[in-house]
Formats: sequence, structure tokens, C-alpha cells
Amino acid sequence: MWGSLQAPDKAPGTYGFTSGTGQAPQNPQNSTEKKMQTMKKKYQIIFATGNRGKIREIKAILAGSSTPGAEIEVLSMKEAGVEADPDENGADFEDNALIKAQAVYDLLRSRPAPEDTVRIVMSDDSGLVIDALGGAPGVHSARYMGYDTDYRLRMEHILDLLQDVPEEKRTARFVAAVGAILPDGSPRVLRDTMEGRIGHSIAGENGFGYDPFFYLPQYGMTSAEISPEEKNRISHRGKALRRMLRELGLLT
Ligand code: ITT
Repeated sequence: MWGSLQAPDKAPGTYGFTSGTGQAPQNPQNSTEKKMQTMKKKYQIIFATGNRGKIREIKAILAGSSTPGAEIEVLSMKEAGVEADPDENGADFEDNALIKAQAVYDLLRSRPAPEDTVRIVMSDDSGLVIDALGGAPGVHSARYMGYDTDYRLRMEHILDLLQDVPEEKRTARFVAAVGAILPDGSPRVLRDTMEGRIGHSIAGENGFGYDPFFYLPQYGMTSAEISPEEKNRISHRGKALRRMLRELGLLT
């Protein structure tokens, strides 16, 4: 069953799905809609993350993506009954994304997915890259100044570091590497970014982490001030996740 996910000759979003077009149904009750319901292939995506801000965004992004032919259930690792906390010692976002996904994949080995369900373990390794700080905090974003340090303190500290940095040099980006371990154990990973600047103050209640000082010039607001829907539409996470689903044939 899994081979089909990797088959390059299959059109995206059509795995295990027969639309029934081209042939009149034998039984009028057998509507195309009914067939779609009964023939939808089940996928379970388990996200190797313990970050509540991330999983909230991931679920909203996936709920807002139409996936014909597939019924997709998204669970955090905790909801799937496992918890992994591997050493994120990779050289870059991609390495760390695969380290996390692999750890959860390994823990789930002893608990096979239901017969009719294709299970994919995914992960998101992300961070804020500030050009004027030589790319910091980068892959260390979560642990910058200590895991438990309030984000307001971290942002105030960074604003202090950047106080003499002119507007045009305050460029920054959020980066997200989305990893996937397919049922046969093969890895996939890709990254996307959201470009912006470090603002001069902290504003907004939406999002999480460093959003309140990440200024988006095209909106004149921070990524904590735009709506969650808008953030998911343009964000590093939204773009990387949708691209991964497209590459797996799960999104048209
Ligand atoms: P998991 O490893 O359990 O997924 P984590 O928070 O440790 O959670 P990362 O190592 O990928 O995850 O670090 C990502 C950090 O980057 C995150 O904790 C935030 O500080 C920051 N970050 C990433 N995406 C962000 C976003 O959309 N908005 C604000 N901050 C973000």
C-alpha cells in the first residue's frame, strides 16, 4: 500500500481514490460523493513536537488544506501516546527535523498503525535567523537564553543588541524544516522561510515565541498582530507543510 505514495507516475492527491467519472453508476444511490466517502484513504500524521504553539498552527494549516481522496488525522506525539526528547544536535534545521521524526518513528515501531491507515511521522524544526546577529538564534532559538526564559526577556535582550542597527540591516527570517519518515522508514525533508525584519518594539498577542517583534513590512504589523489564518497562509511553517503534503501526493 505504501509504494503508491512514492510512485512518481501517480497524480497528486489521487492515491487509493477513484472518482468514478466516465462511467454512469450502476446504482443511482451509489453517488460519486458516496464513493468518495467510502474510498477515502486514511492517513494518520503524527507530529514529533512538544511545542503547543507549533501543533496549534500545524492542525489549523492541515485542517484548512483540502485533500481529495484522503482522510487525514493529525495527532501530536503526546496524543499518539509517545514522547521523545532527542538531542537536537544536528548541524542545521533539516538534520534536527529528521532527528525528531526518527525518534518518534522508532518509538512507534512497536505500535503498528491500524490495517487501513497509512501512518506518517512528521516534524518541524524551526527558528529565527537574524542577519545582524550572524544568523543567531537560528537552530538554538528554543534554547536561546535558556529553554524556560520568558520570550519577552529574550526579545528585549535582542532589541538591546540591535539598538544601533539601522532599518535596512534588521533583516530576519523564520525558517521551518519539515521532516517526514514514511512507513517504510525512508526520510524526506524540506524547508521554507518567512522574510521580515526585527522591529523596534514588542506587539501582538497571536502566534507564539518570537512573533511579537517580527515585523512584516507588507502588513505594517508583527506576525503576532496579523490573524492566525494570515500567518498560516504566509508562514515558513504553512508553506513548508503544504509543500511536503504536495510532494507526498496528499495535497493538490
Ligand atoms: P519541538 O522540538 O518539540 O518541536 P521546540 O520549541 O523545541 O519544539 P524547535 O527546536 O524547532 O522546537 O525550536 C523552534 C523555536 O523557534 C520555537 O521554540 C520558537 O522559539 C521559534 N519559532 C519557530 N517558529 C516560530 C514562529 O512561527 N513564531 C515564533 N517563534 C517561532
